[in-house]
Amino acid sequence: MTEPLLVERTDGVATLTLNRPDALNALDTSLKAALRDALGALEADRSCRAVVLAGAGRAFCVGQDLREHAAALERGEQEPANTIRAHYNPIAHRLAGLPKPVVAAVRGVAAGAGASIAFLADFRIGGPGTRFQLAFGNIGLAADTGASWSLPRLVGHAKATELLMLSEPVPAAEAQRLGLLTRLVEADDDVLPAAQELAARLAAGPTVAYGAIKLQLAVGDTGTLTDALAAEAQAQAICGATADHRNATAAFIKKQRPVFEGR
Ligand code: T3D
Repeated sequence: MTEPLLVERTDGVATLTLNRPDALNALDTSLKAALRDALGALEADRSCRAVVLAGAGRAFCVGQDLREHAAALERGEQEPANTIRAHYNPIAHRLAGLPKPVVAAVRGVAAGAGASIAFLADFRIGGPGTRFQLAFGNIGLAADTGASWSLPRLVGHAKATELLMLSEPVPAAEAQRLGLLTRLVEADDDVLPAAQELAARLAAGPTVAYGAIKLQLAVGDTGTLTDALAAEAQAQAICGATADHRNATAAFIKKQRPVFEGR
């Protein structure tokens, strides 16, 4: 049987590839469970220092598998509430909370929960064929997998309202202008290599500091200045005690390039 999620390791980078290309990587139960569990395993895996999220074939991910979903509705199952609690919410929590950088290689379309997943990455690399579509409204649903949280942070409240209510595709150039794409490369075939190159660079960096930056930005986004200063004090206490900090400071004094070991 073909695995719905491929996990490939190169040095400190784990690449998670959504692997249902014939269904544009639509999220069926097996893929959602595999992604949720893989993210859980990577959280505490210190040999993994950066993560790439990618889709097999021409799309990144078109969100919920609507064929599976329609069949569940037909059977009268309470599918939306169940899968959100069992799959989408843990995926969103684990992605946003991963204490290491996540780079999404958004080749082709990212729709519905597929877009939400990309928005929770720390960096999004796209190509000319990339487009985002907050497709939830087209099928009578509201946002999920954290898009109501991530999208206003990326593009502001007014634009988030427009993207969610009108559900129109956002092409690559517009996505870059809005800040949905961190970087737009020239060819779709360059998207994954560019994402992996960035992830490799991040994997060779100060992993503890990157995790702390993610945490303090989450506090800074919503908290007061007092909250942010408290989070910064805590982060610097943790980072200041790392070998990476000690060695990089010594390397600076000796005019050498620092080597970060992620600890
Ligand atoms: O309970 C819950 O599950 C709630 C959770 C919800 C989370 C969500 O993600 S809701 C949003 C679900 N996603 C969508 O509504 C997107 C639906 N797809 C589209 O709007 C379009 O397909 C795209 C804009 C994404 C891409 O358009 P295009 O023209 O590039 O491709 P296409 O021709 O529409 O689709 C190609 C094939 O993929 C086609 O199958 P076929 O005819 O070749 O056999 C199409 O049916 C299939 N496909 C596309 N999206 C999905 C899908 N199959 C299953 N599920 C999909 N989401």
